[in-house]
Amino acid sequence: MVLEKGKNDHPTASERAAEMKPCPTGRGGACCSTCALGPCRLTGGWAAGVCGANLNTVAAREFARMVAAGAAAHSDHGRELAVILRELALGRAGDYRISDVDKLRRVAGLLGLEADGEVVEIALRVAEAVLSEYGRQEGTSAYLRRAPRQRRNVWIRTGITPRGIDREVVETLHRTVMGNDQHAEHLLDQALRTALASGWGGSMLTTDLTDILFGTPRPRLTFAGLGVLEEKQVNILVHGHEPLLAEMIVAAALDPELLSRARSLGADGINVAGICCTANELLARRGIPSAGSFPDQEPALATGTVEMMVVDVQCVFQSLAALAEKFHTIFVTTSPKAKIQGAIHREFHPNRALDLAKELVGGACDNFANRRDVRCPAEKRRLVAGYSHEFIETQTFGTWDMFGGTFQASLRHLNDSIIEGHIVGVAAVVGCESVRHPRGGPDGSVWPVVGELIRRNILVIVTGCAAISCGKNGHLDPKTLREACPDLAEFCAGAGIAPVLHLGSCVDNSRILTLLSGMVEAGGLGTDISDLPVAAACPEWVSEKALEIATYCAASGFSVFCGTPDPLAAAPGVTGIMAGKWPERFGGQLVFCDPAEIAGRMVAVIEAKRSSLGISLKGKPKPRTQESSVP
Ligand code: MSK
Repeated sequence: MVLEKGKNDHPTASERAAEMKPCPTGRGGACCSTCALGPCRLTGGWAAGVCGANLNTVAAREFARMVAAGAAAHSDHGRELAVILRELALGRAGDYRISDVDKLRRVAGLLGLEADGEVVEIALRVAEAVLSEYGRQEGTSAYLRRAPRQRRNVWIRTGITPRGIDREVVETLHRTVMGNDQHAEHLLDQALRTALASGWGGSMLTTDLTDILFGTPRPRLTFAGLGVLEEKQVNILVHGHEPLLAEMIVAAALDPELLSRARSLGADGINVAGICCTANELLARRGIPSAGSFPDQEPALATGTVEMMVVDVQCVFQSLAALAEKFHTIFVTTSPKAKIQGAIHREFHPNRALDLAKELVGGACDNFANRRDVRCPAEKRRLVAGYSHEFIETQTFGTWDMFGGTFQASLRHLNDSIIEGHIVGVAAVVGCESVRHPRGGPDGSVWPVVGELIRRNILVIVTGCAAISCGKNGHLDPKTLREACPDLAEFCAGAGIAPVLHLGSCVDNSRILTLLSGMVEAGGLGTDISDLPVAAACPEWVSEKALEIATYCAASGFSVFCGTPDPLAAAPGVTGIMAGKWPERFGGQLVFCDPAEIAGRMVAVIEAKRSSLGISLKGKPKPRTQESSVP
């Protein structure tokens, strides 16, 4: 649904994108604006800027800065959770509780800490250790020990082992100031190091701390699409990435007093729904429906059904403030790191989060009577969301062991399924949905990639807005998936999973790293992540965070194909390093290409890995699903 321009006098991002063409110089990485000698446009015969920096340096420098920004965003998100965990342990975090004590103990062990004793003591140890990880000046990031030994050796050999998260982000900013690091490959190495500090550090810690506080996800049936907004209920949309306040809003929406207040004002109830990755966090843990992904934030308000939109950090359009005014929506910012002009700012503090949540929910109820111009869309699709790597390991493939009598959780059965050819490989399709995607239609470029992969019996993991894209278009519904890939769906039904697994939010791409490490550990598919028949794609990247994710995936040993635009198009020397030298050094590559090519290139990579492992399926009969092994 798009806003009608004449009617509401406020175009959406899709409409603005259609009218505002991107700067062609900056888009391909040929613009340098790091100092006042420029901005230098390296076009029209100019091969270097005023300072002499050449195209490869300029493009690599900008790319490294984008990766650092993405790493900072993901990791700073985790810092907030660590602070809450510490405050909780000290009795200063109001209504927050530890939901997964087992995971807390496991994380303590992974950090090399004492995992026995009082829960609050362990929580304090974990929180303080995590916070000190951020500022680690020397040595290596503690969570790197979760990677296979071979992988860690690759990082040592190539000199990209990260230290603390803050240290790497700061060093990237230092290296990229005018007149400093001016060697494209050297700059890219720092981008890789910074991305690793997030993927195997800040992001992975964020995922773990979120699970500890709010529970480790397990699959849930819920809905996605603008139709989750209820015509007769008070609708509250939560948007952004950090679920700290959103979790409290979900709790407040169940408060009997607030429910009766809503009813006394003419509503049938209170409905909380999400947008972007706050939505993914709540989908995965609570089954709270998602109204949509990144491009849906404005159309959601344009339904006229949203009493309040509460945002935290990242991926929030400034245009929402003006749009909210056109309707009756109260638009509220809550993070000390993200104020938006025109919004009401109600700052989040952990020790009074539930009070703030109740105040906001009450305000939304009071606003119900102010609705005007309601156009409630009907579209919503059923979906299953909320797989965690723990669930995949212990509840699906792992449970097969119960039938074999070992009672041991393991990914060995997943590996065996791959070796036998029931599953051809594993693919991750991640990242954003863009209003500039080059393919028309509601499915954009995400589903064409996912659909083609599952048709070829490749198990697909989705996260972020790519996951919501699949969900709102019906592609996370087991019923429709059975039609899209009958063979794989039948096999997956036996294994207790879906052919397309919603693995969470942007930071939860770290779950992919954990899953792949578990597969290496389970044996049978080589000794490093780079041996696995695995590939990744980010068909509609928008945020710098998506580039950071793609970079840590490549550094972790697998190939990543990003859709257009290619931010390095003007610098073939840089793309040559990523597609030529990175595979030799790290076993992974980062390639920007037409989204229409992505699925085919991923399949080619997966088949090549199978050949290297001696398990090529070429010329072999299709394996039969073993009904006896189906639980
Ligand atoms: S929200 S970073 S548009 S995935 Fe995580 Fe979506 Fe991309 Fe934001």
